[in-house]
Amino acid sequence: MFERIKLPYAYDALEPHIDAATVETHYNGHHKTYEEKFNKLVEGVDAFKGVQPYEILCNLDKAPADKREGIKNNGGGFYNHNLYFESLTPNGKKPSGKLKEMIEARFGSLEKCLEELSTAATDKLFGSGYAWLVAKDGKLDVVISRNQDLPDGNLTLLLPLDMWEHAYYLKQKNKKKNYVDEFSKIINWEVVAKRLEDGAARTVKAARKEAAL
Ligand code: MN3
Repeated sequence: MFERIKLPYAYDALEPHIDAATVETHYNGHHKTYEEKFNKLVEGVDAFKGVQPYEILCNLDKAPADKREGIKNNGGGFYNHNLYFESLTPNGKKPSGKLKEMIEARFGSLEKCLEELSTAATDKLFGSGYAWLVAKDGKLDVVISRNQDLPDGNLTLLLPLDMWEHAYYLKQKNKKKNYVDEFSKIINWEVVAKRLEDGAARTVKAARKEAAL
C-alpha cells in the first residue's frame, strides 16, 4: 500500500496565503481519493510488485490496458500531490547556494523566476494541470503538464504548482493569479534544493531505465 506523505504542517498553518478549508479538502479529500484509487488499481498487477509510484508512472505501458488510464491519472494525482504538499511551508526561507545561483543564471532573479512560473500557470496552461520548476541538463526551466500527467522529458521535478481549481477556488474563486502570488510566498525552497541535489532519482528517463520492467 502506498501512503500519502503526512502533511508537514497543520491545515491552518498556511493562512492567510492558503486557507485551512482549502488545505483540508485538498489533502484529506482529493489527495486521499487519489491514494485510494491508485492503490486499488495497482493491487494485483504483477509487473508493479515492489515498484515505486514514480517508476510505475514512467512505465505505464506495462500496466494492463484497462487500468492504464486510471493508473496514470490516480497515480499521477498521488505522486504530484505528495510533491506539492511537501513543497509548501509557513516558514519559507529564500533560496541559497547552488539553487540560488542556478535561479539567477537562468532567470536573472528569484522574482523573475516566479514571474515565469506564474505566466506558465495562468497564461500557458489552459484547464487543469501544473506549472513546474524543473532542472534539465544542469539548468532550470519552467514547463507545464496537463491533468495529473508528469511533464515528459529528461527532467528533475523540483516544484509543482497545482493549477486545478480545487487548489484555490474555495478562497480565490476565479482569481487564479492571487493564488499563484500567495503560493510563491510559502514555497519550501529547502525542499526544492534537496530535490535538485537528489536529481537523478527523479529523472523520467533514468527512472525508466532503472525500473527496466
Ligand atoms: Mn490538487
